[in-house]
Amino acid sequence: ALDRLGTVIREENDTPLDQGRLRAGLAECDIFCPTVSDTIDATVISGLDLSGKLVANYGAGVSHIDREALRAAGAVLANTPDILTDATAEVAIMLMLATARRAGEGERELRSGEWQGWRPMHMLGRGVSGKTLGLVGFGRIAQAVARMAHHGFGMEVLVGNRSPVDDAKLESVAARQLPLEAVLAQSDFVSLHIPGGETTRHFLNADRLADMKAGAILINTARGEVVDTAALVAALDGGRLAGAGLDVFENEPDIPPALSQREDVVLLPHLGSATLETRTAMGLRVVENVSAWLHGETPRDVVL
Ligand code: 8YV
Repeated sequence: ALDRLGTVIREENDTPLDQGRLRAGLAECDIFCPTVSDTIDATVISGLDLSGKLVANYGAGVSHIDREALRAAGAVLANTPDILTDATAEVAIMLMLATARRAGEGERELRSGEWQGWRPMHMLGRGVSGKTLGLVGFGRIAQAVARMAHHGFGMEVLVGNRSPVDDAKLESVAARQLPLEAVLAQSDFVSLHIPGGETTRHFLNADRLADMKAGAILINTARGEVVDTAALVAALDGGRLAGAGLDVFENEPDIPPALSQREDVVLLPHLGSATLETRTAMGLRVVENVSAWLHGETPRDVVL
């Protein structure tokens, strides 16, 4: 569909583009379509005049892009929100179940041939139904997780959010908004739904991990940098947390052995939006944004 709109240069290479190629792409193209793997920081943007250009991100989160630098250079940024909400919420729920019920550990045991058959105390996990789920942030994905957790598993939902959340949104999932400390202290599961970037780097630090209920499980489908990984490992080692289900990491795709070698975590390779339906819809949404821009209209999903 993009080819009907103009000349398309495709980077067939699946690896993230390096700074030079990102810079050249931004400089030479009228419209640039990055993914989460393409870090467009101030160094990449510095000195470029991007006025009249569109950066049409394939994805909702834009923390890999320095928005201030892009704005200063004159470009408009668009993304693909909404359509990946349910897919990402499904992954949060999957991680919650998989971590609590030790699915990864169980599968590893079975595949390695070490399973000795049914035993009454074999690989006991923790139940999810009826437990308390704390959501940090209450954007679209968090609201979808709340809906699935409350209506599907009868969970009590607590919300920690910087600004007051609309009552109707809370009522639809029988949720309560509480101060973050209370959410962390009372929740059996804590799922993170705040944007990444410098302002939220290590938001979940050692102090906040220490505020969590003993034996709680952490879920992160947001961005890796919002969790201090070293502090998380320490909290798991110290027994404060019973486990963690992570779809995003601080230095993707490098996973520290301190995480990958432990049994009490479930680790996924950034699969939040990875369904055929969702990725197709995301692509079409990029096309929609690009097309609007080329027709002199404001794209539907302008971020800045
Ligand atoms: C996308 C994501 O796959 O949309 C996001 O913010 O993290 C993922 O679901 C990724 O952004 C693609 O660039």
